[in-house]
Amino acid sequence: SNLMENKVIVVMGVANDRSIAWGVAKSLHQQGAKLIFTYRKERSLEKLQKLLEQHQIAALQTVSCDVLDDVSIAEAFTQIERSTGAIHGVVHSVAFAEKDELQGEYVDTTREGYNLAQNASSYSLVAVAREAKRLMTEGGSIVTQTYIGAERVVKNYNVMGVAKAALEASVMYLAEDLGKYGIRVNAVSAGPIRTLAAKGVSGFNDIMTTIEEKAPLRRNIDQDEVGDATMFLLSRLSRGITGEVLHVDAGYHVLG
Ligand code: 0WD
Repeated sequence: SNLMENKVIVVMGVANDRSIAWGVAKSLHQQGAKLIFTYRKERSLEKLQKLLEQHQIAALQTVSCDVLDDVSIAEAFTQIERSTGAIHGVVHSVAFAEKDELQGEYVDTTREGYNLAQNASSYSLVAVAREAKRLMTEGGSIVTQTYIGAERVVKNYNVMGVAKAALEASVMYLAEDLGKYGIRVNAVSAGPIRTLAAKGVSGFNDIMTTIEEKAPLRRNIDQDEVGDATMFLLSRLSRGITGEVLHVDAGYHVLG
């Protein structure tokens, strides 16, 4: 239970107790990591502070960061650098698309909707990796969250599927760039989980039912399982792994 001892990890994307990032935070805490959280909305900060209290987790820092804004990202990591210094990991667990774009046909995606989804969900990893790299002076590990809609057509996932495809390609290119500094970059591809973000995807319940019927494990997965897999990718247990997409989806991805 001390796999992450003396490791400082920045967790981005806790909106509430259902967030995947919160599952990750719990796994990291169990293994002794020191945690820094970034949040976008004031409401998320309040929820985060309550969660930390309830679970008796003392965060090193909570820092505001809007991943649509380069200045906000740079300032967040500068604040972290000033108060904490070196970091060893980043959990990128943020994505955004307009609700209108997550229903109907992909062919109707607007230019604005496309750009927003790419910007918030894919480019954000590049911008974050660049800032995090400055603070990863002892090497590090960056883990993002993706979805099978990147690899094949998932009804209604539309523009987010294309953003996740770009995200997964970014994981490969970032892995190559940052490997020489001892920084690894990987993704977890989680099965569907009921969260705030998932509410935006129309027909989400049907997707969950399909997994229960068809996935090799005949069940859905939860935030804790994604948390443990993400923690593994942040820990030295995965030291030989970079540029990888690890499916935590009850095996659903093996089906044609
Ligand atoms: O089924 C699911 N829920 C799956 C989610 C399956 C597979 C992957 N994922 C991915 C999502 O696409 C996302 O990348 O996991 C990641 C986390 O999603 P989640 O845990 O399902 O969603 P949620 O709990 O809503 O957290 C998303 C966070 C929210 O935090 P805030 O503090 O803003 O309420 O991402 C945040 C979102 O608002 N976010 C941003 N954070 C900073 N800057 C931004 C932004 N511009 N946009 C969205």
